[in-house]
Amino acid sequence: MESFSKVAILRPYQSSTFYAGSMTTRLKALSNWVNDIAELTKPDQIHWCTGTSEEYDTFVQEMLGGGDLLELNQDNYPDCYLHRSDPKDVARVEHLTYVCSENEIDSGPNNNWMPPTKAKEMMMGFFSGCMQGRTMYVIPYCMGPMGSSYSRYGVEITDSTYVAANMYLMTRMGNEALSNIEETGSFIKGLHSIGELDPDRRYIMHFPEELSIMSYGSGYGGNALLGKKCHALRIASYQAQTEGWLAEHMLIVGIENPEGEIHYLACAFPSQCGKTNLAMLIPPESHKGWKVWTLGDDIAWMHLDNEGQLRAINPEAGLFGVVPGTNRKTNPNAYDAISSKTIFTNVAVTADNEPWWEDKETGQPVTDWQGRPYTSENGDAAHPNSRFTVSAQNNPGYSSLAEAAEGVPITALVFGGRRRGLAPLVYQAKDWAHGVLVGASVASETTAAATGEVGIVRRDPMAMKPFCGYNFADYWEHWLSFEKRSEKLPKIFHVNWFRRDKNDRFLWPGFGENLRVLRWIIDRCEGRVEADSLPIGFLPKVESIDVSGLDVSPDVLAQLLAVDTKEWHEEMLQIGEYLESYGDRLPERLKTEHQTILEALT
Ligand code: OXD
Ligand code: MN
Repeated sequence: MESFSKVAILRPYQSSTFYAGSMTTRLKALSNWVNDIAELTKPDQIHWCTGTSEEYDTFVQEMLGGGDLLELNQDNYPDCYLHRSDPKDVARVEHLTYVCSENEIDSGPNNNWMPPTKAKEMMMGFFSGCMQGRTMYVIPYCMGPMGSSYSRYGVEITDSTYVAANMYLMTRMGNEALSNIEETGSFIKGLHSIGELDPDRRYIMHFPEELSIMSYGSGYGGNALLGKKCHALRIASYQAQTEGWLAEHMLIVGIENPEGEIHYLACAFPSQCGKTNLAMLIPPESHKGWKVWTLGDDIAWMHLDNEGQLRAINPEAGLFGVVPGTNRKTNPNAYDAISSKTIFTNVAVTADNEPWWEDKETGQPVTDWQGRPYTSENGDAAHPNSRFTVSAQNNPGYSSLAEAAEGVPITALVFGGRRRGLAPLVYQAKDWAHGVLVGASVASETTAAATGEVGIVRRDPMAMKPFCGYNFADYWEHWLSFEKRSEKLPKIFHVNWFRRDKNDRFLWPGFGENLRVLRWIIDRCEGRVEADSLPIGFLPKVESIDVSGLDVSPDVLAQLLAVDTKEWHEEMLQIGEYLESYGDRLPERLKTEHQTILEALT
């Protein structure tokens, strides 16, 4: 983590004149905004976050004192703490998340919309006086390596110490970010209050044209750590469209072969499809000499450089990962990373006061995520969407290039979804425009990361359905526009780790073994391997996926790679219907791509 020299400035709130006179920043636009918000929300005091580790410690002490954090076993889990959220505040709330563009059509059928004036009026009503008796934290933060021209800045105002502490772990926050904000004069305004944690007074509002966010009534990461989904995806995707880059729901991973050649891939999967596991993959025993480097596990910002090479940075500095399922086998690096300096949210606890979650594979829960005595009839001990927050530096596989201002060159873009059938283990799009269609057609079975029914197949284009801050039709047009801007664009692929057999058993072992599929992807990009050309794309020849040492017979591999033309024809009809729901704005080019494939499948 960057080191910050200045100390925290704690200023008691007295009156508006106090704010007008007290310069906590030389940037007028920022001090005016902070003063206006203090006037509106009436906090007891204001704390400008400096980003020092001492400051983080004071946040922790404060929360321990107030019961917002509980200390876990410090011998085995040093600096690890547990936060139990309100039981009704455990996930993102897509039905309460709005993109308030001036014109409804600009937010698109993919978003909830409210006129900005109406949304602001309602939110101002909620925020009025809501910080009385609380501290208002002003958090200047940088998304991306400090000082990189690809990075962007924001300031979050919040009344939650938990949010301030999480922002310390998840972003580069504090004095250095503030200096750069003062230098550039531009920042995203994010206003947050946990309010009363009342689901009926909970909204996450985005104003893309004004580059601002208002979030009220939830303390959950995706709703409250505004640097993440709200800024780095919804607002940034809009900014990216106007500025000619891409803000995507993608992990970034570096694959190093035994010869020392590294390829970087950016991969988009809907929530809880194993993004964190793929980003932190450990090569299996069979792959001696291979190394995998994590750059990011959730978000990628990608720009074309002067040579037309797509380069990616991870705007985040920490991991906010799903805990259940994490163990020494599935994700050893994450398992290690979360054994110190971690905030756990909504996990269970053992008799030794250690954190516990489903599939941890050691220990037994005695207290569930709500603090109740645990018995097996209670169902889940840890909440299925329980989370860890940890600095990315804790990950033993963290790439030093994650801090590089120029980012990393991307060889391949990979889309994926959770599909029981239909989608083969891997296939390659024929060209960029086809790849955009492949991305736009991503569908996945729903999970617990968002409230709502679990296990339903829903369309989740580019895994951005909950995160695109403008009309998807315009977003696809923006993606398509890259074709003319570079001849060196990455190749585009689709993977499905989740295909099952007739008995509902997974056909592919997944986890570390996914490296075998990534190898095929890289070989394709390097022109080292032939493929079969089918209407849906290029498919591996069965002998091209190395399954040596795996319990995957040629017959199983054939099932994994099978493409059922009838099923795909049906799928293409459904994709067509979905795309048509975007009406006139749907790019002609996407329609043509779709039509060509549909006809080839007939
Ligand atoms: C996340 C999500 O939390 O995608 O990353 O829901
Ligand atoms: Mn995500």
